[in-house]
Amino acid sequence: MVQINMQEREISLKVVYYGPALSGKTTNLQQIHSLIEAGTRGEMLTLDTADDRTLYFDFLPVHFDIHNGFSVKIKLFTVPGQVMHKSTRKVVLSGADAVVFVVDSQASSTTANSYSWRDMESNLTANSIDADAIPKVIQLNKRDLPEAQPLEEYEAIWPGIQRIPAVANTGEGVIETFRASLHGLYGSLNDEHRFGERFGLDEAQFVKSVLREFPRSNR
Ligand SMILES: Nc1nc2c(ncn2[C@@H]2O[C@H](COP(=O)(O)OP(=O)(O)O)[C@@H](O)[C@H]2O)c(=O)[nH]1
Ligand SMILES: [Mg+2]
Repeated sequence: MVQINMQEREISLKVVYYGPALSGKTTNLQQIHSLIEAGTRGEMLTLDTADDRTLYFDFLPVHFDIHNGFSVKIKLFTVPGQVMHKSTRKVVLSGADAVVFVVDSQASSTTANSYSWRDMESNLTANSIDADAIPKVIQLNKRDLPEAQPLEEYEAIWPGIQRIPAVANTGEGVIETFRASLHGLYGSLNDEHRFGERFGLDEAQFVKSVLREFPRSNR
């Protein structure tokens, strides 16, 4: 839920990384955490079990000074991918302003990917979020693995939705994905809150001022 606090001069946004178990959602947040300036990021909260699986969610707050003394706080969340955690995923999705769907590109994960996509749509709807309208980015992760499906296959599955290839554990594609999500966020901020007019920032300036905080990413 976009929150604009004029007194604190802070805009608060929520982005949820969704997808099947072990697709690389936690890895994305860990990479963002490692690439960002220490003063910009908050503490990353991870609730993983011993077998590397997210138990509830991961949480990483990032905080950017943008313009005219205004700052943007983006709360990044992941969901637990296992089928049994559906109710937890619903709670984590509530109030989301954008979603990043992390696909495991391996052929053996095709069913899990599409199950998770439908689960995301139904959980968005259950939260009264318009599943068609919310900004969505698809990250095609694990491109390094031999079993990775050809990129073209995904056009038929998710036509018209931006898809970004990635190898999240090396950082490849992680910032690109985050950047694409920022573009989507700007679009809805502008539509719903006349962001450009109120804050005097166009889309390119908004994205640039946030990504300034990633000097270590060389991107
Ligand atoms: N080979 C490969 N492994 C990855 C990639 N991204 C993540 N992983 C590994 O996949 C496993 C699951 O990742 P994790 O981020 O915990 O998945 P989550 O369940 O979606 O949070 C971990 O061992 C990661 O190191 C990738 O692009 N390629
Ligand atoms: Mg996880």
